[in-house]
Amino acid sequence: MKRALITGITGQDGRHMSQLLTDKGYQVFGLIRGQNNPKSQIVTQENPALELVDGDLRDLSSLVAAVEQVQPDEVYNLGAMSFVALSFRQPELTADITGLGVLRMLEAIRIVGGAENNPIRFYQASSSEMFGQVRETPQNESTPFHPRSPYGVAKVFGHHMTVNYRESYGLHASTGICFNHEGPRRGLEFVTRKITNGVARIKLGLQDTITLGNLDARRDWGYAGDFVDAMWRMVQKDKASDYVIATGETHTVQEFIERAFAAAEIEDWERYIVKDPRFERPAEVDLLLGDASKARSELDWDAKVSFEELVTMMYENDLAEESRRR
Ligand code: GDR
Repeated sequence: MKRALITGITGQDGRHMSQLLTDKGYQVFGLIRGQNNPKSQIVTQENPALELVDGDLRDLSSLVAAVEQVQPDEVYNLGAMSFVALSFRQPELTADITGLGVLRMLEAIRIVGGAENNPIRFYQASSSEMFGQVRETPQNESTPFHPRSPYGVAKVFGHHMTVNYRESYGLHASTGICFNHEGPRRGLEFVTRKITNGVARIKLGLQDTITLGNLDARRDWGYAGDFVDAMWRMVQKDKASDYVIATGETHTVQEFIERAFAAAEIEDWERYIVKDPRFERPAEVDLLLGDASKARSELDWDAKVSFEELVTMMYENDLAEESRRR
């Protein structure tokens, strides 16, 4: 039975990955931070086979202890301070968790090692935010980075550090340069879930408006369930590498709004949207569009869920959840 350690186990991707690996017959361990973390219960209820291990990406010794205890075949580093807007307000914390956290995990793996004939494999969640003010469109594995937020800068550090450990120590370390990926487990602070939850609440008469920032930004939005499958596939390859994971379609925030209101069969979406500069960022990433040709040819991977299906799935989930709560 293969053993996997996942950081960021309480986040969207951690929860998807925990399920995917359990379904594949792995013994799955999730790194959990803090004393009596309120999210522990949610993740163990969702996946009763999951085992939690104490640790914090800010504390190297806790990571060494976790890797020693779990003796993993594979480590998936999905933990981060992942909300771009917050990274402008807490840049140092973001650098510590999202940037240095990667280095600490790599060090823990290097120090503990793993069996000689079965070295630990590592996956780093790199991000399309690293492209920032894009140098070309679409973006692929060789597009230069130009991050536009403290979060993006921290991800660039983690990305280069992962490549560096691969080249310096021969670590089987891969990165997925993941474009936005969403779904019903997305946090309410991210624009997609904020919209689908808001539309569901408007439909049920629980809310009158949705307050948003920049509606012109374009993103390549995929489904998180598809993306964790790509992560797993790259870790199974004989040779570690870097892969762009994206759908190859880009849509504006406004198009996302229109689609969500259409799913709810509500007309005149403009009536329900309030613009507030508080939700705008000091620097914006205007256009993201990924070229996942390498993942398609080397990993036999493709995004299965379309943009329309994704928005509808998220809206319907929010409608059901909000109806239950009512
Ligand atoms: P992003 O996701 O920054 O792309 O990072 P987010 O959903 O926060 O923003 C997407 C775009 O929507 C615009 N926007 C708003 N965003 C939020 N959150 N709230 C609003 O009210 C709002 N109004 C407009 C933003 O300006 C932005 O242009 C996500 C995260 O998951 C990262 O961790 C990950 O690395 C990248 O995707 C790929």
